[in-house]
Amino acid sequence: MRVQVAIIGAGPSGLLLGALLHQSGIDTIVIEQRSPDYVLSRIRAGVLEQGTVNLMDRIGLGKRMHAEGLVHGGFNLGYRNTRHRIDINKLTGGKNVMVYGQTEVTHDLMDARAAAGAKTVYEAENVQLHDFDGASPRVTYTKDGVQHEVQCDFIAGCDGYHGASRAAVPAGSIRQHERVYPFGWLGVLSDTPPVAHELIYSNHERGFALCSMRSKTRSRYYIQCSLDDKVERWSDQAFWDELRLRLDPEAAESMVTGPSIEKSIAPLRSFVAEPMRFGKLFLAGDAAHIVPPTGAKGLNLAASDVHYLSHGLIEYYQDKSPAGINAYSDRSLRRVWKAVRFSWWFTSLMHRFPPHEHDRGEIGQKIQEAEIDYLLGSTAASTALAENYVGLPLEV
Ligand code: FAS
Ligand code: PHB
Repeated sequence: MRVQVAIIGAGPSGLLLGALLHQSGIDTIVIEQRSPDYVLSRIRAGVLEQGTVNLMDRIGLGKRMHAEGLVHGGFNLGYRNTRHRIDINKLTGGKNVMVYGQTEVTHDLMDARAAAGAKTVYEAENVQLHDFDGASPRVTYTKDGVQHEVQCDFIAGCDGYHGASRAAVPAGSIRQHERVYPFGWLGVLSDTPPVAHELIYSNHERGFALCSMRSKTRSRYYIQCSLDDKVERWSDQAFWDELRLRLDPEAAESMVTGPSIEKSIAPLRSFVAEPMRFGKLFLAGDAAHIVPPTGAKGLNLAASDVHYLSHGLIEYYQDKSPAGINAYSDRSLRRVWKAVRFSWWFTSLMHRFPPHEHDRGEIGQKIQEAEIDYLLGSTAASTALAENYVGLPLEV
């Protein structure tokens, strides 16, 4: 088989890229190692920047998102048992975020790709990349015991942090930067009404907590946990009791609890691979970078990578110009590093660090408290928070 672009991974990056290229008549195949149900079972992001909303609109997938998504003009910081609202709409001159789960985004993208009759292979095994630094890039995989080969002009590695794409790049050709945080997030999804109509990020002496949502009847909650914590140690009741202890009295009092329909622990790391292009292979999304979910940037960075990569590939095929694909890595990394900085800053501001943690110690905790005090009293500091939270402007 031959296509113009072979896309590895059917997460948001791969499916969004496939939709944008298909819309411009570029022939693609998406090759995914898991089943559609498995991909959809992973509970991940919840907040979309305007740029991500715009991409969904551009490919004609805005209908359900606008009907079911929740537009938020602010969020709350919980600190010293008090809730402080960050009015992102006012501070950014009218910008908002959209609360619409990654699961729904992925579902819409999967349905659209199937309806368009575009090629997608699920449960592909032993996916391998070949000759992407030469003249004849190709991808091989096994499906139902049969070996397949896809010849292509380009390969888009959209297969996440543990995927085959970045791993296929020779060690000498790639630089990798990483910071692992000394805690994780224990997340619970429940069919209970959210505790507040906007998100609450809580800095508490017992640890960070986040009250988010998927709809007006489905909530998503997180509490900071230790790196060696295990989901099995947390009954639903233990989770609800701990979460309440980390929230302001009004939230703790009004919280509606119920059985968890998903419960998992996610590690937190900052990671960036440079560059994001290797000959005919482009990395996009989590395959190239990971941010701690505190700033709600992971999914949105995947969308901005895809915005730049699709723009470059469409320009290559339609205008016969390599300018866009040649600029892709630098253009994406400029935005990636700003999001990495913001996610690191917000994570450092809102979590409790072990006293021995690198430069933290007791003075680190005092500096964190001083920064929150300053932030909550400064329009300039709150504006900086707000404009990073809604998403920095996309070039092009
Ligand atoms: P993904 O990892 O979503 O998709 C990659 C796809 O490639 C997967 O379907 C995988 O099965 C497939 N794949 C992997 N290896 C393959 C191979 N060898 N061959 C073929 N296919 C292969 N972001 C937020 O903004 N907010 C959050 O709250 C948040 N929570 C998260 C919680 C967890 C546990 C994780 C892991 C991430 C979270 N993220 C969050 C970030 C997340 O939303 C990612 O940014 C987003 O999924 C990125 O999308 P993709 O780049 O498509 O990668
Ligand atoms: C979520 O709803 O899963 C979510 C929302 C905001 C974040 C992180 C996660 O910053």
